Amino acid sequence: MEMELIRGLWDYHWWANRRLFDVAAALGDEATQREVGKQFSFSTLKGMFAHIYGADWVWLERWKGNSPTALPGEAELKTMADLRARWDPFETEQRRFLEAITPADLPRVVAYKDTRGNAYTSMFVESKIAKWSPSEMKLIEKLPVHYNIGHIASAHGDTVKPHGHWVVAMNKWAIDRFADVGPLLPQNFQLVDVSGPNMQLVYDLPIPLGEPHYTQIVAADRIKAIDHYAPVGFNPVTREKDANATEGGTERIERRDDGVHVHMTQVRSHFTPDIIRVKEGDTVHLHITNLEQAKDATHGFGISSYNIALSLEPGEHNDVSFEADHAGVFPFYCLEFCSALHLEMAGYLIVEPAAAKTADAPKRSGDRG
Ligand SMILES: [Cu+2]
Repeated sequence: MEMELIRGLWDYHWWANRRLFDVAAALGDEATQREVGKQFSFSTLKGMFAHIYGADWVWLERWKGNSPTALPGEAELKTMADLRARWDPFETEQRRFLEAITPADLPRVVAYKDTRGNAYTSMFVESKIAKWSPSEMKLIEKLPVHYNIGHIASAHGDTVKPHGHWVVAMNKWAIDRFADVGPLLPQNFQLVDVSGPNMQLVYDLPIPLGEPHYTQIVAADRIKAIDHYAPVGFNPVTREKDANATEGGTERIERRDDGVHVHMTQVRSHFTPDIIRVKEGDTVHLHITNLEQAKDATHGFGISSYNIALSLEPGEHNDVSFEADHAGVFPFYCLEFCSALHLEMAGYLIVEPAAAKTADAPKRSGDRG
């Protein structure tokens, strides 16, 4: 009787799941992947079905004596069709398992660990990492690390989905461990592989910091780095094209009420314009656009005599204003080694002496003649 009831419930489970799945799948990918609201545990229809599949999967694994540490990721199930392709053979496996059980199997206790995994703590006085089971509230293992562990970080440890493979011990006072390079000794980050049954120390990373206070470990595939700013003339703060962005071919120097505006571009290996002529006392506004769209083609802009130094990423626009308060000829140059002709990437700021001052201004120290 019990077996009949259990099989009947499972037959209903398979029938109802498939019926709901077919109705949802018929709505199309756009509808099943549309966000329906964060008030639901899974905010898309596809996510909800992926979760139902995942729950069936994890329980079959547990019945078989396994304890998976994560459910199948929804990310790998891109569409309802992907999900169906995984679900059909799984359902066959599930049916086979349920058909094989006998009344004698029913009282068997299924032991499993949940997917939360273990906790890791740093032990300052002992200089060790301790591994704990939160579900059993017991210490599992200790791993000696270098003197003197303070903070600890785990991969994606501050997120709702910890990665669970790596832990980093941040050790202060790495005495006698690395070459003595001055009053500040290298601190030692130690990488620990926690993916297996025992913790394994795999790497030492000396770093020049006063005190390693905290860090985040992010899986490399989660980092979506920007290659360059687009469109050209991007303001990296507003993330929009800057009002002062200079187009190639429109470079110019304009005298306005508030000073001299220099609309400048830079590209390997030239500044346009490369001669800027102003008068002593002028306020100068530099509007510099890096025209590059090549990855990593960063340029700089420096006028050391005026204490100006900028770094401009490919496509970036930036502005700098200054008072041209001392006369002379001042080289400006690119601060990044950007190409074989990098050393040619230079120009001159010419600050003409104010007319009234040329005759009677007192000489500055350092002025010649
Ligand atoms: Cu350059």
